[in-house]
Amino acid sequence: MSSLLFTARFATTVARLEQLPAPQVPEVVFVGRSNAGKSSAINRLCQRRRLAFASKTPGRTQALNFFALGPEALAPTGFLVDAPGYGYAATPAAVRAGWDRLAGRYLEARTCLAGVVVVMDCRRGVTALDRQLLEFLPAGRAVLVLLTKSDKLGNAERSRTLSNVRKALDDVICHDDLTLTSFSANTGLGVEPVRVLIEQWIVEANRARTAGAS
Ligand SMILES: Nc1nc2c(ncn2[C@@H]2O[C@H](COP(=O)(O)OP(=O)(O)OP(=O)(O)O)[C@@H](O)[C@H]2O)c(=O)[nH]1
Ligand SMILES: [Mg+2]
Repeated sequence: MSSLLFTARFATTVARLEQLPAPQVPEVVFVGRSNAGKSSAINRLCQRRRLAFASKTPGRTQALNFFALGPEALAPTGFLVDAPGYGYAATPAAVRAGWDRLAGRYLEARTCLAGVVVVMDCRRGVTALDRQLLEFLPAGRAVLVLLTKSDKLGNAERSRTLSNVRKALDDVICHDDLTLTSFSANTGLGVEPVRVLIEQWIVEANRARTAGAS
């Protein structure tokens, strides 16, 4: 099957908010703990090996990396955004403050955000910082929680984890539009429905945008 995501190519790196491109087309951002698997998820979804830079060293991605979507000859119809991870234990306070200033403010204020993908390592579940992040997201945002690295669990453990996380999310967070799914960048588990959902977010946001403009 073809997907809009297969057209992804690197567009720009944003280290400070002032460098953000004008908010024109829909964006879908990937956030989550450092080392959770955000960059690997983007690569798998886009069927590219090294589009986003994945690494064993936590805290590798320190800026917002934008990947353009749509036919290459035309202006992009959307962007995927790889955000820096939070919660890396050895991160000095200054870097943490930098995360708030960049990724935090981006999440809070970006008007063209069509959806937020929250990536969690399935073996860790919902951490305190994940919870803070979900509570911080404005109500009404479309949210997709990926329980990634699910290849590390057996079938029974995977479904137990899924229902535990669902409960944990129900208890603390009230997002009307929240999808939760098991995922693996390594085996491709759960990848296709996630591609479809993200593409749908972008297509619908573009439809709303053009309807609003006419
Ligand atoms: N087994 C397994 N390993 C994975 C999976 N996804 C990512 N990893 C590994 O987890 C480590 C971190 O992956 P990244 O994609 O770099 O994580 P990240 O969230 O982008 O990390 P930061 O940019 O540092 O915040 C790498 O060693 C990956 O190979 C997965 O689905 N299964
Ligand atoms: Mg990364």
